[in-house]
Amino acid sequence: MSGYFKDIAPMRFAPDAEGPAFRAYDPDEVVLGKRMDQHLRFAVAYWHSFGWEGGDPFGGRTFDRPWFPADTMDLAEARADAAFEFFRILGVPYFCFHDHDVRPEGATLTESRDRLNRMADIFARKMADGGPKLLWGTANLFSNRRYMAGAATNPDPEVFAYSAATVRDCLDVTHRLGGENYVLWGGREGYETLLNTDLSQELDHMGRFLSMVVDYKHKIGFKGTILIEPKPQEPTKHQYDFDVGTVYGFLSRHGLEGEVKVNIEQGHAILAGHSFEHEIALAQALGIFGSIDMNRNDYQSGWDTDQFPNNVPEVALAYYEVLKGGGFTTGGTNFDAKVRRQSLDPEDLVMAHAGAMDVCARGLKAAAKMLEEDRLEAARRARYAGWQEGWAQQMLKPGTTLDSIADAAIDRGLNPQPRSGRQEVLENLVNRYV
Ligand code: XUL
Ligand code: CO
Repeated sequence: MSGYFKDIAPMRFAPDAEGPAFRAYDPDEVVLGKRMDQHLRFAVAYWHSFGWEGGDPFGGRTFDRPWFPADTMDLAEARADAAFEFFRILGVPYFCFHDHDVRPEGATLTESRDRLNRMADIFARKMADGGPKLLWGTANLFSNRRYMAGAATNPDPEVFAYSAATVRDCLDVTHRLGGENYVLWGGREGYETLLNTDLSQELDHMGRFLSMVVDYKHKIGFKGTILIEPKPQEPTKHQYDFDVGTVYGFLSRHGLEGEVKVNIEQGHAILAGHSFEHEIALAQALGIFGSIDMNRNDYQSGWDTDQFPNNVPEVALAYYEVLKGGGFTTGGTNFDAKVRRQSLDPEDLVMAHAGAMDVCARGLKAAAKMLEEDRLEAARRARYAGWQEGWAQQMLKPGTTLDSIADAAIDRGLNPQPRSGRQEVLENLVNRYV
């Protein structure tokens, strides 16, 4: 036990309490026939809450945590103690980590792997002792300077091989800890300038790499889901996993659309010029929806600022799409979010997550009610009702040709009359729930 959070009592659902408490997140509450904690499947991101030191491009560390700089295994253990103490206070069911977050890198691949395994032993004990489960593991293939020109897409084959060794170790550890997913976020899989980049070759390499990751998953019997996390840019000028649509095209080109799904981050969706709900709805439509990173950007700065969610209407529309597609299976709600660099205290870390969990709970409940009362879906069905008619369905059947439809349209003297899309009416309807 680290004692870092010693003055903070475990969080409970107590909407009328004076002090810190969950106001809306009641894990036991049943929503649409399922407990709220099983709907939301919250996860804490190890890197932001226990790895990030509060630096920005203009200044270094602001956080004075006793485990910084965590460049020794002893400090890495102190960090793990604090993290698991924090998970217990929050009562979250899951956490997520990169190799880089939990152990200092070794001088060789073997030393790095041994250190990762030692930390995984510690995690396994803490998880068995009432700690959270692992929503996903991942490899950090972007911080070290060796990855500056990419990991699987690096022009240097040695980096490709080094990345393969690192992903193998991280997949092994994720499997051993019972992780429910494994994430690949290709932060440096892209380019700074096309002038020095063989885009076609890099995409081929990325496809081979992913195929080998999938093969390895099957070889070791890992039953979790492999997830790609799309992002259009930052840190690279252009990232290959730009958005959900781009990832789907890439997966189908390599025959992996039945093997790999997506982890969609709210802030990344916005950076790609989409809404969060658009990306979720598209992934559901394509059959590749997996999980979400529930953190927003600053809308003015346009950066990926990884802030905790605090906008209930936005969150409600996202969960509406999640629920409409049947909810999470192996996925969940990961807070890939960090407190602001002036939020120095242990309490800030707890309250940031607690507030975000409340926002998600309110969003989920609003989404569930919208779905249950069926008003939005009734309006949507009415809009497409014409397609229930026999002649309309016939148009889509194999054998029907453009010609035959065209001739029939002329014979029937068709002159379609536009109907209102009723957007404002529907927006008003949503506002009654959120
Ligand atoms: C970066 C990002 C990552 C991934 C995991 O923008 O979202 O933290 O979630 O590597
Ligand atoms: Co993320």
